[in-house]
Order: sequence, then C-alpha cells, then structure tokens
Amino acid sequence: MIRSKSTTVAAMALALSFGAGSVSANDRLVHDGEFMVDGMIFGLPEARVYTEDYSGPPVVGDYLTAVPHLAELDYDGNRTHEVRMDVISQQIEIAPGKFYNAWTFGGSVPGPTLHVREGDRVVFTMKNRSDEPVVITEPVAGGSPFFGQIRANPIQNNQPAVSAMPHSMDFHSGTVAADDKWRTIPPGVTIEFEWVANYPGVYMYHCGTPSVLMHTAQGQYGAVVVSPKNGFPTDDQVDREYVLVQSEFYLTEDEYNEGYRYDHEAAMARNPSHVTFNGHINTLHDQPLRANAGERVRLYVLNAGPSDTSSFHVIGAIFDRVWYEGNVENEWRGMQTVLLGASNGAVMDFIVPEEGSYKLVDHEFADAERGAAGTLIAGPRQQ
Ligand SMILES: [Cu+2]
Repeated sequence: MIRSKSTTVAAMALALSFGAGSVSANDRLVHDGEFMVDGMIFGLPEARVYTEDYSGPPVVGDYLTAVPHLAELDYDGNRTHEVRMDVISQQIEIAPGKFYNAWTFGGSVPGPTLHVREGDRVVFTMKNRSDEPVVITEPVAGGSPFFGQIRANPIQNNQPAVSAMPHSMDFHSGTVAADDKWRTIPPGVTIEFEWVANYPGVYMYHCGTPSVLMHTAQGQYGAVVVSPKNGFPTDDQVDREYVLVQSEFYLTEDEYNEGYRYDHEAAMARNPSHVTFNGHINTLHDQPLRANAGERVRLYVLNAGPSDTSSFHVIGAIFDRVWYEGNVENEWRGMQTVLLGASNGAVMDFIVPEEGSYKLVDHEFADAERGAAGTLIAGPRQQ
C-alpha cells in the first residue's frame, strides 16, 4: 500500500508521542489521510454506508450506560471503542400517563451515555431500525450494561413502536466533516464512521436530520462524557457521580391515536409541555440520587434543549468546582448556579453539607414547574 508522506509523518509523530510502556494510542492510527495538529487527530476515514442483516441488541459497548449511571474507565491510557446505537422507535412515558412515540438512539430518552477518555477512538455503527419494532426491556445477550440498568428502572416501561423515518447521528464530541459522518440514512440502512475524542468534555449527541428541532424534540439525544487524560484535580475525593440530562418536550393530545404526539407549533414557540431531568418528570423523585453528609458529589450535566437554557442549581449547596463544558482547563469555584445553553454541559462538584433532602432544579422556575426538578437524599456522615 502506498502511504502519503503526511501519513508517514503523522505515524512517526504518534510513535514519538506515545512511547514504550503506554497503551498503544490506537490500533488504527495508520489510516491514509490522518494527521495530527497539537497532538490531536484529524482526517478520519470516510463513513461507510451499507445494508446488513442485523437484528441483535440495538446498543453494544461496555462503556454505554443508562442515565444517571456512568461507566468506570477501568483501563489505562487510550483504547478504541466499538460502539453501536441503532435508531429505534419506542412508546415511552415522560410523565404519569403521558405516552408518546419517541424516536430514539438505543431505545431510551435520553439515549445511552458513552464514557471515554481524551484521546480514545470511537468506531461507531448505527442501523436505522425505525421501521421495525424492537424490544429493549427483555434480556439481551451481548449488549451493554445499558440494558440491565434500563430494566432495573421502574419508570422505564417502553413498548416497541414503528415510525419509519430517515435519521442521522451528530456527536458534538467528534471533529469531522459533518456532511460525511453525520449524513442521513433511510430505514434499513447502516452507517459506520470513526471519531477521536480530541477534547475532554460533557457533550451532546443528537439526530441532525431536518427538522433538527423535531428530531431532537422527539427524543434523539444523549450524552458523551470525555474524561481528561490526566483527570480532574478532585478525582480522588469524589464519592458519588451521576449523569443528568435536561431536555424539553412539546406534546399535545393526539387527535387520531391514543396518547400524545409532538407539537411542532409549540416547539417553534418554545412553549414546552414538560421539562425533565433524565427523561421523565418523576425520575429523580421516584429514584432520588443518594449521598451522605460530607461527601463530594460529582454531577455530569448536559442541557440537551433542544431550545431552552438551564440554570442548574442545588438548593442548599454551592458548587465547589465547576468545569464548564467538562474541560479541566475551564475551572470555576464557588458557583451557586450554572447557566447552560442548549447543548452546553458541565462537570459540577459539591460537598453535601449535612443529612437531609436537597432539591436539584432548573432555577428558571417556569421550567422547574414543568418538571425540571429532582431530589438528592443525604444520609448521616460516614466515618
Ligand atoms: Cu432523526
């Protein structure tokens, strides 16, 4: 194979920067056309679009979890992650008795949370299975920790649905040509592409097919956490960590079918029917977060929007440290509230002051009253 000069130079630079003893930066670092700038990798191979006979688990990957869980990075250095999230339609509940036919990545709203380390590579596969009913709440072999966590969640009572639509995937954590990797595929078609986690952060992923507002509001979003390669300065002190995704829903009663349906007029007017943490107005009331007095709690918060800001606040606590967008270079201290625009994220550490009940809210109270509220229950101090 003839390799271009720039690739050879990049391969040499990589060999130098990842010396003996470190886990190999990437098994796949020799693609033609890849290059490095400031230690980051660009110029990834073109997306592959094909049809496959696949009816296996719609979510595959050891570092994919259901909110509020985050997978532990139990490896040193960097690795390549083979990740699958298929697009499937599901009837889901977002408030007691309020069901609608969601468009999802992997079957939940928000979709699975992916955890990787800065410098890791993700080889991503997605089949558009919106045209077939897929059950996600039965045991699935060879899948991901995601399924066990979904099944253990009493609020998740998804039913398979069919809503054949073209869809796509846009990872904010990736730096690629969007017209290639984030392209739209019709039902029955699979896309495969790669991205490298060049920057640490708390990122959004979502469907980018027009109307992006509609596809996102229908449920196609989730979080990617890219942990910094040298960690955060308080990593050793963190006792608990949770992922929270805030988002708005725009639902109205369905005139033709039982249940509710997406209301584009309400979405354009930014008039949500519900605003939630982790996809249901009762998620963090029925299953409050847990901690003990004196512990350091870390929240990975993403505001998925699609259109609203979040003024994230914990009543009775102050954020000891906030890393805006989840980048260790963006450190703030002593924050009462963290303002997150649509698709902004942050890592927030706080110390639990004493035993008691703490409310987590969007301090834009019209949104808190629409559902963006939850509870953390703190037990007594443990010695
Ligand atoms: Cu879509």
